[in-house]
Parts: sequence; C-alpha cells; structure tokens
Amino acid sequence: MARKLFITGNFKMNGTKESLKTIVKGLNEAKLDSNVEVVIAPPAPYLQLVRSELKQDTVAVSAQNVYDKLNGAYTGEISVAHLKDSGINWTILGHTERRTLLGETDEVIASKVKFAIDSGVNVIWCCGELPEEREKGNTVAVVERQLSALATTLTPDDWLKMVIAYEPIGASKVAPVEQAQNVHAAIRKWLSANVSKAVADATRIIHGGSVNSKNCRNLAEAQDIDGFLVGAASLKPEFIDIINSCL
Ligand code: G2H
Repeated sequence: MARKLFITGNFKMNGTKESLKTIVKGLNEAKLDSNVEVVIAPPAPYLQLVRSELKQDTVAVSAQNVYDKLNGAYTGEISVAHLKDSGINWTILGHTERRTLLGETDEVIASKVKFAIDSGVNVIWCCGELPEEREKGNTVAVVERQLSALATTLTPDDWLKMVIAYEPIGASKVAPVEQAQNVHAAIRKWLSANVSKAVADATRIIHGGSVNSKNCRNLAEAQDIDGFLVGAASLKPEFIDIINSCL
C-alpha cells in the first residue's frame, strides 16, 4: 500500500526568533514535493511565531511535548487546549531525549499519547532502544515493549492518528539501511499482529537519528521507511533537500 512520505523537522531546544524566521522563509519560498507531508516542531515559545510566519499550507506545526491534562495547576507544562487554540494540531511524544534525560516512562508517554489523540491533536510517537540494549540484540524486544505499553491505552482508530518514529537512541551516525529496515518491518509486523492489518498497512513509520540530505534517499527506498524525523539537519537549508529527496 502506498503511504505518503512524512518528514518532521525537530528543532529541539534550538533557534532564535530570527533564525526560525529564516527557516520558515526558506520553506515558504521553496517548491516542496507535494507527495510529502511536512511537519516542523519548533521550541514551545516559538510555536505561534512559526505558525503565523508559515505560508505553505502543506507544512504543519508540531509541539515537541504535551501534558496529559487540559488545564490547571501544572506549572511549566504544555496543554493540548493551548495548542489547538493556536492552530497547532500535532505533537511529538516520547522522544528519546525525554525518555533518557527526563525519565519519561512507557506508561507516562502512553497516557500523554491517548490524551492528545482524544483531544484532537495528532501524535508523532517515538520509540527506540538504548545503545546497551542494541548491543545485546534486544532492539525489537524493547520496541515491542514500548508498543505494548501504548496498546493498553489506544483504540484501533487512535493508531490511525499517529505516526511512529523509530530512533535508535544514542546512535551517533545513521543506522545502516538494512538494519533500520529490519526494525521498521518488525514494528509493522507487531501492528499487524496486535492491532490490525489495516493499521499496519496505513501507519507511517519514520526514521530518526542523524538523517541528512546525503543518507535520506537510500533510507527512503527501504520498504518500511515512510519518512524521517530530522533533528540537526532540519535547522539548515538542507532540510528542503531532504523534503525533496524523492522528487
Ligand atoms: C534524533 C534526531 C531527531 P538528529 O534525536 O529527533 O535528531 O537528526 O539530530 O540525530
């Protein structure tokens, strides 16, 4: 089944008002491949600036995290209600940096995913193994554990509002295509066995971890890699080359 390529620029905790305006200007002026769905995720204080500067209607804006409560005494958290009020209907959740640096568990992330989807915000859900888990050959088991935690909260329809990003944690260079494809295929197999074949066929499983304009084309040719979660390279003009890599 043909799945539309999905490319997210995760700016992480980088950028200034001026540098982000320059990135958005580049996107506004570029001819982007219409067969690619593009989402950019600036830091929270700049979400609205980026939303209002963006003129390409094929590019959406995403938060990098949200909380699993709508409003209230939750100092410092990001509300899906505030996102929707600002015209933002995507969020990244479970990014590897939040798992490893901020101690977010599979269960906390699953609760946030369910809350975001129920509130009408689409989710780019990240999964991936630690280097030591990879070295022991436990990659697929770890990703299946992360998927199982999510499955306890989601209905089959919920999965259709989500993109899955697989990122091998702490990989300093992009994974070899065959290795990446094997994990993506294992995720799709798990979806088919535990959710439904329709969800497995429809879900975009994107790849993250040192993706750039030089390695993206090879990765995109793999059967089960449906796009990218791009960090560092999304802050550079080459992000446009990545979006157009399959033209
Ligand atoms: C992995 C990835 C996307 P980078 O964290 O979030 O970032 O492309 O900088 O490795």
